[in-house]
Amino acid sequence: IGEVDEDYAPIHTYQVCRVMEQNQNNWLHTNWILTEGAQRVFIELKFTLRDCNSLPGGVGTCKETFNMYYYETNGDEDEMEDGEMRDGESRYIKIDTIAADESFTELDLGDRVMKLNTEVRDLGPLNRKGFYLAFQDLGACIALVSVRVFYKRCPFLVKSLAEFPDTIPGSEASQLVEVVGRCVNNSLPLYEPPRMHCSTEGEWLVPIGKCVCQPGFEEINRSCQVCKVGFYRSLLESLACSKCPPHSVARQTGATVCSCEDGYYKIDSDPPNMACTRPPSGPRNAISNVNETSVFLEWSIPMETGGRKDVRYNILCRRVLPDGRGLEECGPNVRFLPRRVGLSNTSVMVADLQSHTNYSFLLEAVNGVSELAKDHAKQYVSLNVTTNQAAPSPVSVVRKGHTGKSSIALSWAEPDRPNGIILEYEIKYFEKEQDSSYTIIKSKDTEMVVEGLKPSSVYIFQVRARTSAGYGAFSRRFEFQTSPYREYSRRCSRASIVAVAITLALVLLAVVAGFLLKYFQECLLLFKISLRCGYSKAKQDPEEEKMHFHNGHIKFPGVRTYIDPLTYEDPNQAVHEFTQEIDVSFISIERIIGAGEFGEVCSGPLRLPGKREIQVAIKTLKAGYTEQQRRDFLWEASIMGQFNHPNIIRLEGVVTKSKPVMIITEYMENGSLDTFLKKNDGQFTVIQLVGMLRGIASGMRYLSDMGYVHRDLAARNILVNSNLVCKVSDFGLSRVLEDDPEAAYTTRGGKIPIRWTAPEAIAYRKFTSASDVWSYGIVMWEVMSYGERPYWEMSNQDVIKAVEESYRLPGPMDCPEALYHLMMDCWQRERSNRPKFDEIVCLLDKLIRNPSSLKKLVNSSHRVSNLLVEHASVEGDSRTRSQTVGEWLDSIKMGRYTELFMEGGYSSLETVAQMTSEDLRRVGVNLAGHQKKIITSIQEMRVHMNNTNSTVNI
Ligand code: ACK
Repeated sequence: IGEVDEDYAPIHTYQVCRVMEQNQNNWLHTNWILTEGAQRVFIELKFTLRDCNSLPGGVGTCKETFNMYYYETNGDEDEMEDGEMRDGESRYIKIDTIAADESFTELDLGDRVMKLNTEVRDLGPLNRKGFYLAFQDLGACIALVSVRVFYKRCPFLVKSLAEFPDTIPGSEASQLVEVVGRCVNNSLPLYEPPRMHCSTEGEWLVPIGKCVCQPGFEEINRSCQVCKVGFYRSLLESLACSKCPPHSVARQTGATVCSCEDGYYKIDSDPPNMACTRPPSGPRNAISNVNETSVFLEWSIPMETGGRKDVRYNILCRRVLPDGRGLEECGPNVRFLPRRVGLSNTSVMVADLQSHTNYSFLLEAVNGVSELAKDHAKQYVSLNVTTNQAAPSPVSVVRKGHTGKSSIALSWAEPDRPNGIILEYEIKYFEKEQDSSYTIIKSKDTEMVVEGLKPSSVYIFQVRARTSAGYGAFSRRFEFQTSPYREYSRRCSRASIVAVAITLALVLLAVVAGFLLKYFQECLLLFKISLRCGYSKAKQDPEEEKMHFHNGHIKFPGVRTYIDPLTYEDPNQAVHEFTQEIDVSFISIERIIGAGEFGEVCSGPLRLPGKREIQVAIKTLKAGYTEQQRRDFLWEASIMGQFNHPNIIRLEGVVTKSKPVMIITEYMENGSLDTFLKKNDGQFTVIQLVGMLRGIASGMRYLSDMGYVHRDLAARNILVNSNLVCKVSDFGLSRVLEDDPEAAYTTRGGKIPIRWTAPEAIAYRKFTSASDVWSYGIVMWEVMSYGERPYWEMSNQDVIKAVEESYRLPGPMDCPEALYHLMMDCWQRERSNRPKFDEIVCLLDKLIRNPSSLKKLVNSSHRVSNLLVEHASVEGDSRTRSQTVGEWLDSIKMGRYTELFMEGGYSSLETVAQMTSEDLRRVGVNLAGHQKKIITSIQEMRVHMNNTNSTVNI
């Protein structure tokens, strides 16, 4: 029906209004509606419906609802006739009975108010291509204004660089349809394919995953654009193209990595944004420190690390074969601590080298790209090192052979590293758990029978070897048991036992008496060296010696103590004892290297039979010498010959059987330390200088342990070899008095090198290891100032006076504060306050291990190079802080008066310094002895205060 709505606009409606008639069943159906794949469709109806109550006459059949049906089919059955339709009613499925929210009445019609109802129903799941809708009227008055059939869909979408197609939702109301997106051009799924979910309402929900631009591209405006030349993008995770890192290039667009410039490299593990790098240059400032058969190598990091942090060091160790036969790899027996290759620290300890052997070490720095840089010329640093004499390594196994009731046969193998010719073995044994009392026997063989043991007893055995370098360590303890008594011995007649016992006792008595007699004779002869009586006795018996020890009262042979050649009546005997005679034909003198007190000092090769050739220094005794001069000359050799330490000049031997008489020592390529430092002013790192000082201190520690006081320790008496190893030289008594040009006569007539000597040694010849420590402090000063003359041109008298008045040398330029503090400690007036050499070595080792402790330098702005400083003014020294009154009283053992002093108002040393005896009494010090003690100390304090009021300008 064509009509007009309330606004008079034309509309078409389907109407039915057969409310007056009974049994209405009127159908209206649509055309075939294609679903287009939709599984759920929505039907929106707009209609008006007449209020039955408003109909006149109360029509009984009037209805206010109608029904809606559908019928699914794959084909177009549009041609269905009405009759067919009716027949097919049963095929229709009811969707709902539709009622009106609002119905209209006569009145509304009159007012032209259109009470339009809108109802929406949904339908699904639909499985066929299309369907019909039908409306059934059972006697209502309806006008169907519109029927809108539609379905919802999720529209095409680009999200997170993924395209999601236009998608029809599922059939169930709450169903979500998962859709996998397609990555846009030049993009890739990140981790997992991107997904979205299409809801029945046509909305995209729950996005999962995403796409990102593939390497070489970057995201700009929801698409992937190629990286420009010079830029790269390597990772999916990074967003934009980045500029190539240093030393790399991208010559084309779309680069995923940048390639390294020539000579630069990258390893797989380097991150893409890391610059290309190259191998490092060689290590620098390599130094070596030889300790017997170990070498400590140390170096600085390369100048050029190649741009990497993974610099590692490799060591190539080669043994120099004798007679120029070339080099041989060190082999697996040499130990490298912590390892040989891949060292991350700039030092290594090489142990278990052969003694007295030349080695050549090549140090190489590598980094992560060294392997790739085959063309890159490797830069090595080479170090040539000669090992020293070393004691043999311990015997590793001791075996038991035939065992009797009072004897055990032992055998053992030579130590793994004999480090020389084994002269003899020492077998130490004692009954188990009785180790305070033990016996030592000697053997030249690697086997022996130990006799005189108790039957059925467990004994502990230890063996050690001796070479010319001394004793090695004892082997570990081996426990062996003697056999039990045999039956027949118990059955021996009482008479025979008594006879044997008496005979044995007599023999024993004779032996003991003889032994004691001889022992005392020697002791008397050598009374000055009473401690060594036992030692000398031991040397009597060349084959097997047996020595008994109880609670360590008799010293071990082999524990070395310096023996003053003065103790020998005949000095030639000391020379004979402590030095080796060399046949002059083994020596060639090639050059004169200097002048000594007794004649020229020369150098040349020494070729001992069966040994490799070595360079030696040859001190000669000039012709026309007196017997006294000869003795004095050889004196030094008999001292030097007793020492064996890497930092003490090594004596090779003497020539006394032909003329000229010579002393042969190892050759030190760089000569004496003072000249060497002056020649190389400013050339060394602090660590190198400390390394030299450490060597000297270590040599001095050895000397003081041996009981030897040097008396003339000074840089001029230190020699330096090609590896910068410093060795103490110039031994001998006469030299201190005569030879040293620095030595001056003191008031007592002795000649002393004043500038290097401790005050107590100058004042009353108290030469001790502590006075050597004072000299060591001066050597430290010489080293740190590259050979400057201590106290410059001050006269010896001024030096003595200034030192006496507590003035000391100032810190050398650029000297680490820690070293200056050590020097100042060495120059403590009170010799017991000076450090010991082992403390000095320990401190220097600590400083070397922790080079940052050397960074703080002596405050150079306050430093005046020729101005002495007050000893008490070293910054940071705890000893230098001013004393309190209490501490002062404690120091003179008068601490009990502290409280009285405080109560009397004497709380500072300044006020105390003004006190008189009267004041003391007033304070409460009544004992005359105590008054005297305190007054004396106050007087000293006043003198000190006057002395330390200013510095001395020289
Ligand atoms: O400073 P120099 O070169 O080192 O000059 C003196 C000179 O001889 C007189 O003593 C040098 N000299 C002494 N002993 C040795 C040695 N073992 N090796 C090298 N040079 C030495 C010293």
